[in-house]
Amino acid sequence: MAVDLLLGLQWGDEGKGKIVDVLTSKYDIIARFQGGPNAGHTLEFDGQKHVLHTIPSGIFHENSVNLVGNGVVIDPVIFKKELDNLARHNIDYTPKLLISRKAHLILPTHRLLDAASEASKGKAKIGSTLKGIGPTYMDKTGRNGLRVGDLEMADWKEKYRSLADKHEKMIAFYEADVQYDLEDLEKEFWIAVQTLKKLTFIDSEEYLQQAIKAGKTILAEGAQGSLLDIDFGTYPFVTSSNTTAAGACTGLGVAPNKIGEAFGIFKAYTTRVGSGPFPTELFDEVGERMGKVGNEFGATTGRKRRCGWLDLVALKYAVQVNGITQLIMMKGDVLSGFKTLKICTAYKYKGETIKHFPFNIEEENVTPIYSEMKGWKEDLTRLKDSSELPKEFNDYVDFLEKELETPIKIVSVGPDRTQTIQR
Ligand code: 2SA
Ligand code: MG
Repeated sequence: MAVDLLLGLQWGDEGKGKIVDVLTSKYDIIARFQGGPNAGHTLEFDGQKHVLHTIPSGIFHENSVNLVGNGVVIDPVIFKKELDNLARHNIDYTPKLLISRKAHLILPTHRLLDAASEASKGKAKIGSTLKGIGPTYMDKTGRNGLRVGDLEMADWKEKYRSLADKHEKMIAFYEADVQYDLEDLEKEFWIAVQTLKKLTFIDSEEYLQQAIKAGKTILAEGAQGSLLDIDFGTYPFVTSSNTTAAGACTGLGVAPNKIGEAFGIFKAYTTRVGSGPFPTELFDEVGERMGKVGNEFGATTGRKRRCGWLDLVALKYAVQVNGITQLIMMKGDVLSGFKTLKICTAYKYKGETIKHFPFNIEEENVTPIYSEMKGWKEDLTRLKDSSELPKEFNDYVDFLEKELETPIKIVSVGPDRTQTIQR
């Protein structure tokens, strides 16, 4: 089938960037379909680390075309920084980077609105990355937004001005302490828009349609994770787009019957950055150790990620909502040396034992019920072949496969391209 999906199944940061990079050679086109610069996709190879935010993770490969789809929101200022960084690494991105005309633009005032909205929420804040994601999607669904294709129209600056003026009134309405110099922000914005305009804008749904007809293979690269999905995530502590499989159809304009494999990617434990419920979160030295060994810091904001045991109730829910056909388990190496590993297999929910993901997983409602397994001692980071994996590690993976009723075909044992084992 033409379009395969790569989706994060937890709260983001599962390691999608690395796996897209590993899989890229099999695909002609890598396409982002939702989110924007709130994403941070980290790739490591040849001893270097790269973080991408809006640009698809296939950009480092010679032959793949990289498409920013209509479902993505683009901040020209951050986009330019990403391009500058690619140029510094001598990557000639121009011929292999395409942008959908229907993608929405993040304006400087969207970022300010994000900050004002978060400040006004006080303790109830979402823990947004403050990249303007929420306000931009609000303008999209509110039918006010500015799109990439508008930049080709003569009147785009007027459209911009009227939207930015409206935003300024809204910022004042929040009465939050947000200081800014819009003229300064706009100076930077105009320059970045000029850079963006040098790239190729396309009607991407038509482009993909033709590519599918011509037999090309496409990988849709998800950002964030299923538990941050606007519909199925832990609302309201979610992002503003559909991060799940259906989002790839609306965010690219490809029909459901064109979707082939749905690769689901998860960490051997769980992390979350930002606010919101997290039933298996650890507040002890075990969680500290996961964070330290796993280097759990946000790739976009540098924030420390919260850590906890693997939550199979949540993971099963994500597998179902997405129709996952193959699983990829990341960061098994981080769990080396734990004597006992815990896996949450059910919740105690309002006095009952349940195995499905309920409406509300606030702490007072949910207590995780754990199964325990023996850990492994061996350092996995140097392993190259599945035959070398320790027995306890295989037991852990076999247990998950059985519970999730889905094969785990790849296990990753380190951040580098080469630290990837097929099972
Ligand atoms: P937003 O900025 O409005 O989308 O934030 C809403 C919630 O979604 C979470 N979110 C994320 N969670 C994990 N990783 C993300 N990307 C970056 C990364 C995050 C970073 O790859 O590390 O650097 O901090 C991401 N993007 C959004 C966010 O924490 C809010 O809970
Ligand atoms: Mg990330």
